Amino acid sequence: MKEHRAGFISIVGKPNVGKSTLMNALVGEKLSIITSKAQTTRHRIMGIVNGEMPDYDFQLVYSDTPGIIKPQYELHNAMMEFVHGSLEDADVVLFVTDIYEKYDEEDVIQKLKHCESPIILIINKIDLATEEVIEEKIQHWKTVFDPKIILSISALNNVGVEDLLKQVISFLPVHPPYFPKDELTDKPERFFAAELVREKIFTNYKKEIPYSCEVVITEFRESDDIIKVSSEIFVERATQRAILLGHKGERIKKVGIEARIEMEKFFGKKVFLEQYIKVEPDWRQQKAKLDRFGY
Ligand SMILES: Nc1nc2c(ncn2[C@@H]2O[C@H](COP(=O)(O)OP(=O)(O)O)[C@@H](O)[C@H]2O)c(=O)[nH]1
Ligand SMILES: [Mg+2]
Repeated sequence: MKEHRAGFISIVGKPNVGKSTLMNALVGEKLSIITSKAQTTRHRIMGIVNGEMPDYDFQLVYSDTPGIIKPQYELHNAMMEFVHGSLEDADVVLFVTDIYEKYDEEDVIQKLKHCESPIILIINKIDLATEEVIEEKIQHWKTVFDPKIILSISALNNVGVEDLLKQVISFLPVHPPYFPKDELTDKPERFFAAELVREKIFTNYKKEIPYSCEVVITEFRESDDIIKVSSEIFVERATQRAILLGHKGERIKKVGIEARIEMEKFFGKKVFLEQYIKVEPDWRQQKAKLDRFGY
């Protein structure tokens, strides 16, 4: 019998360094939403990859996680719990940094101090840097952190991702698969439907709105030729509801169209999307409401 190896690979780092982009590159699917804004990812999202080597079969279970921040809201505490959980399970940790690093990774380093798994430090976005800047970052990380391996990559352009994959596989312990071989993720389809609506809210509105929104899918009904999706968008105040709607509902309509197109790509089927906006005062601060939203 051929040997099987499997492991959990945790992708952690500060907001906006490219963790979700890297996860999608490694998995080869758009599982995690990506925007130019910090704190887009709010959950631990698993992406599963199965493969074969000459001597063994393997399963990689990646976890994309929220960027590490100092919590300001109850929501942030819940987000940091997802990071801690993924570090506890990790067989390998991918500590993602980018070439804009301002040397203020102390929060992340503190969290990784107690981590006993091998850590691969990744310097991302090298497409935006010169050789000198990259070399400087490598030297910096050798002095302050001394990780097992340092790799420089461009997750966006798929540069260095193949090398990273080889390194990750080399650390896998012998273990049976954790998930059935045809599963791509641990999250249900409605989770991704909600994330795609959230992504379009992030890209269509300025500062405060995206952070004040949560999306809940109340119906996800698939038939032969179409999926019917009903979504509720929760905001914290009535004024935000008005901004979200826009003049004659034009702005939310645009969000709906863009989200539907993304869903059709993701699910490979026609989608009918309904959206309702509701006000849920201070949901980011209240444990009971966060519970209801799955945090
Ligand atoms: N130029 C460049 N941009 C990148 C790269 N990787 C990610 N980005 C961009 O950085 C921003 C944040 O990416 P995201 O994956 O959401 O970061 P996260 O917050 O760490 O999950 C997005 O605008 C990405 O397109 C890269 O290798 N090169
Ligand atoms: Mg992310």
